[in-house]
Amino acid sequence: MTDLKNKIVLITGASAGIGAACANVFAAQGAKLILNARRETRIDELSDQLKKEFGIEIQKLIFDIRSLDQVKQAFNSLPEEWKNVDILVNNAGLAIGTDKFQDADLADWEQVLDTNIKGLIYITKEVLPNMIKRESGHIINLGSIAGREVYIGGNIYCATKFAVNAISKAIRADTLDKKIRVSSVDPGMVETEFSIVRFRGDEEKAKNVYKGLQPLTPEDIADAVLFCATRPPHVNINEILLTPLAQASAFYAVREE
Ligand code: 8X3
Repeated sequence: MTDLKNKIVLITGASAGIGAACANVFAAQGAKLILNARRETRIDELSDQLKKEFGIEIQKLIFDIRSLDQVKQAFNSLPEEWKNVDILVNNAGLAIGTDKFQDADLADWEQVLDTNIKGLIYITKEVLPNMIKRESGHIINLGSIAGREVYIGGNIYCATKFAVNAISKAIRADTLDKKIRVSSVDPGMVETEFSIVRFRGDEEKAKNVYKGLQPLTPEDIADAVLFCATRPPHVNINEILLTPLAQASAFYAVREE
């Protein structure tokens, strides 16, 4: 088992959902956390809770991952020793809308592309050089079942998650001789703010996505992320695809009346 005590773990999009659940499980292992999000109040609250509960050290990094300047500036503002990130959890990501390709709004797509692909690349490019220097480190990307199957209305969101899948494989190949671990954790239906954001705040529509079935929870995903992170150093978990028991693929789910 890889011991996570005092390991430095940077989590993007840590203010809620899967990111916050990951923060909790790593904190419970005694890791030191760097928590990123745009929403400062949420990060303040989470950070206070984790410090109180687990007595760990935390750095808060408030920045918008879509901005290369902000990413660079925030990472550089870290105290030197905190720049040696042991585990990067690339969690920040979103979907907006389920419109068909011909109807969807370009501005929405730009936001999804900028967050899910460019943001992930920006922060990884900051963190990776120190991992390579130390020949040690683990990048855990949050992919999706949408990165394996394209469903109607998924279009560019699916494309970004296919890209995350390719990026995970690319980093794994390119850093093969540098002892860097790269894992992709790819969930199916998880109930978080994801669907509320996707349906632009329409909570009714968001609820309907999970109607009649028991979706995964953010804690289920954090558990899979922790599994990747705690394998012995010679083991790399390449991919985990997890769905609710009631979901077989992006196309098949069974719902109770
Ligand atoms: C989110 C899962 O099924 O909405 O990544 O594409 S799904």
